[in-house]
Amino acid sequence: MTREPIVLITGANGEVGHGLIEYFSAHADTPDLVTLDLHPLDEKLMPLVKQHFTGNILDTALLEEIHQHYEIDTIFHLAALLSSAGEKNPQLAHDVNVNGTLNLFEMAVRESEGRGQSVKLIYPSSIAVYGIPDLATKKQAGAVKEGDYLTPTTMYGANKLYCENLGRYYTRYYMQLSDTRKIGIDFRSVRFPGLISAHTVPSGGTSDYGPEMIHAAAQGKPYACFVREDATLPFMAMPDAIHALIDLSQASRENLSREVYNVTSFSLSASDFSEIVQAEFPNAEITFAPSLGRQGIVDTWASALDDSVAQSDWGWSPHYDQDTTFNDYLFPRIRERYTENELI
Ligand code: AKB
Repeated sequence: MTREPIVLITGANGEVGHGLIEYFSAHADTPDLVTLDLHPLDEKLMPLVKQHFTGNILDTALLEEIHQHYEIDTIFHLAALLSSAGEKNPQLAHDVNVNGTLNLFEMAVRESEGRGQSVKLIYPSSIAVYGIPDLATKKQAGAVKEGDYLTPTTMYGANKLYCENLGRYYTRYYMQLSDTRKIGIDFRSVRFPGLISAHTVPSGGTSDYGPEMIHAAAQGKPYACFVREDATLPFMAMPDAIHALIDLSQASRENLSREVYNVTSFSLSASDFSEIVQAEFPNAEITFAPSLGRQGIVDTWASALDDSVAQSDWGWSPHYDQDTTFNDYLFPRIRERYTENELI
């Protein structure tokens, strides 16, 4: 049986998955896409993919079936339980985020052995890997580097940090005592800040208050923000998240001095966020009702990221800054989205 070369996207039905599928379908010369998600793929995306598998990354028989059918060139491994969802069910988060990722690493190793070359595994990590001890340190730390404060306080953050290390292991040291060392994986990861999409509202994350606030305002719904006014995080527009994953996947391996890179665009406090949203939607009703638990998580995450290594290694630079994220991307598209929905 000749296996056809494909790009595999796990967690394809999430916000980043949608963006990646749309990116690939808009670019010629890209391999066919095969997607995997717990849920059926959004109907409008189905024509854009070769095959969708509805199933679980913990199902090794399903992963083997995909491996048997297709020659997997690159995996974008997006499936994960995010930080707030993970705190509600830490054991499930560990299963999905760690054991599921390990299953994909093992599948990629089998694939790479068959092909005689490593398989690229592109992995979104997160600001959740940081665990800054207190607010004074967070303020004084400013933009944190990749090696700073790696003491995460959430199951999700611990899972992401561990899987970054596993990725480094599978890329550089896999079976290092074996004389017939197997071909490993070409693992590449970006640590994302909070992502904001004009098209989808995230769920299960702790940086979700930003996107929730703007989507609520655009629909004329009141919004009670679950963090304090001064809570500050780095954010990025969804198209930049897609461009970071694509650019890193296409970078020449010899230019990459590490496996894991910070990427960011702008940092904003929740009150600045609400002022910007309120200026665009003057009737927006935004209040602050901090939740102790979720505020506690945000307090340990960096308020800004130093992404200078990504800039110098693979030319990373966001296309959208704070002003263009809101005024050129979010506001026009969110208005369009909810006006269109009104007309349906
Ligand atoms: C979350 O809040 O869990 C995610 C993330 C920052 O990784 N959005």
